[in-house]
This record gives sequence, C-alpha cells and structure tokens, in this order.
Amino acid sequence: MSIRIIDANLNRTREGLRVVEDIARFILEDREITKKIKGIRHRIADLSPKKTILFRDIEGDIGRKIEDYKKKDWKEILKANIKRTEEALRVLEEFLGEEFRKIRYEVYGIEKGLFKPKIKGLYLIIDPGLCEPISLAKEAVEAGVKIIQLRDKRGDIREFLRLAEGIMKLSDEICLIINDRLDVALTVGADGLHIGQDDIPISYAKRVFPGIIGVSTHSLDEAIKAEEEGADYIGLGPIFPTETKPGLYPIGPEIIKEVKEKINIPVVAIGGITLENIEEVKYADSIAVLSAILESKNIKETCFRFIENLRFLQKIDF
Ligand code: TZP
Ligand code: MG
Repeated sequence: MSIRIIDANLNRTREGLRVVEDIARFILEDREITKKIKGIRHRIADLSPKKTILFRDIEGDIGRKIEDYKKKDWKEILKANIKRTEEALRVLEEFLGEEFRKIRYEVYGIEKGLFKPKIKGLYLIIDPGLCEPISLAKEAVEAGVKIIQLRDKRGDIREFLRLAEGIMKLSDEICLIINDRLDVALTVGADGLHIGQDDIPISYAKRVFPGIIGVSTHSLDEAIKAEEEGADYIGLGPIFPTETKPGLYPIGPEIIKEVKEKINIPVVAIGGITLENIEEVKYADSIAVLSAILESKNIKETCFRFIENLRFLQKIDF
C-alpha cells in the first residue's frame, strides 16, 4: 500500500529537515538557511496527505531494525540527515508528484550552502612576520576562532606552505584563507583565497580555485565591482587608522551600512579594529583583526573577548 510509503517518507523528510535546521540554527548560526528550511517544512506539512498515520504499522514493518547508536560529530550528522531528506523527497516525488521535485532541488541548493565556509564573526589575520604563527593559531582555535587568514609577505613559499599546513592540522573546524598566493591556496587545499585590487583578477582565480574568494576593497564602488566580478566576500577598509597597512586613508565606519545596503555578499570590516571601537563596526558581517590580537598579552583571552563582543553586538535571533 503506497500510503505506508508516503507516511514513512514524510516522516523521514520532516525528521531529517528538523536536524539540519537545528544545526543551521544553533551550530552554523545561518539565519537565511534556517529560514529556508523552516519554510520548506511548512510547505511539506501543507502538501502532506492527512491521516497517513492511520496506516502506520510499526510491528508489521519488515524493514524495521534497531541500530546500535554510534557517536558522530555534527558534520557527519548533517551529511547523513541531508542525504536522508533528499532520498525521502525522491520517493515522495514518485508517489505525490512535481511539488516534491521542486523541494528536492531546493534542498540540493541548501546542501551546497551548508558546506560553504561562513564568513561571520571574528576573522583573524595571522602574519608570521609579526608573531609565532602556529602557537598563536592554536590559542586562537582554542578560544573559538573559526576563520584564519594567513598573510605571509616574506616571499618564502616553502615556509608559507609549512605554516598553512600546520594551521590546517590544528582543527578541521577552521576556515583557512590564504592571502595573495593562489599557488599556496591550491596546493594545501585551503578554504579560501584573499586577493587585493592589484593581485590576480577574480575571474582568473575562479578558473582554477574551487574555494571562496575574498577581495580587499576601499570604497563602495570597489565593493560593488567585487561582487559583480564574483567575489564571495569583501574586505572593507581600513576603517580606522592602522599601522599594519600604512599609507591607506581610513574610510570610517559609516561606510559599512552603506555598502551592506548595496551588496549581498558578506562584508568584512578591517583596519584598526580593537575591543574599544568594535561597537562602531557592528553592521559588518565579520571583522578582521590583526594587531589588536597579535600584540595582545593573552591571545586566547583577547580572541574570546572579540568573539563574545561580536555575538552580543550582532545578536542572533530567529
Ligand atoms: N588591509 C586593510 S587594513 C589592514 C589590511 C591588511 C590591516 C589590518 O590590521 P590591523 O592591525 O587589525 O589594523
Ligand atoms: Mg594582496
């Protein structure tokens, strides 16, 4: 009886989506994806035939088995549940039609978004010319830092590769972004590449690099252009005066809101950001910090305070 198939697959879909939604909401803190999944759950409820439960026969289900519980991490749980949802939607499509095909394709899109690194919260830039990079990265990761950009202007590729791999090994939770060097980003399989206005153009980098690409911008026009050219996020700054990149005119925090209104990709505010002025950059999706962390006495504590302040200032609500 097909009604039992429909009942089983509606349950699989709802359960799978609920797990994915909670991971998007509480672990990834991705407001947009959470909203999308919630919308899909409601549409499925509207499309579901009523009272399929009357035909449910748990005892008589020949496929029922009790599996041993195996502990998994959230990424495995996410993968398993998204697959379970897609498979169940495929079955519902066969029995209930077209609408479920549409939903299945939407879930494929959501799946891609879920595994794409998120540019959000604190974005730490590590410059090995200014610190001992691996131990600093280790402390940062322990404090909960999720995005690290490695920026090595010294020109020694072997050293750059060694450091990039060293940071990657610290945790598979971090999104590692390589500054300038496409060859290093590709070789180590970094999550992202960050380029300036005079580096390799985005369109060329995109031909070979599968990860996210960020571009430094200093004005609204550059920000709009970067999005049009396919950047996944922009760095916007220097917001405040900074000695880390002298010679660039500070553009002030007011521009952040203006840029946010004009583009849809994440905006990373950069330049002279400290725990004292962080509130002024709260409209950015993420803030990039170099000296305020690299020069602090207690790296872990400072990272932690940046993360906590940002969480407070950017209030996550659903
Ligand atoms: N690009 C614009 S400002 C800047 C870069 C790389 C330096 C940011 O460093 P700090 O020390 O946080 O001001
Ligand atoms: Mg550069």
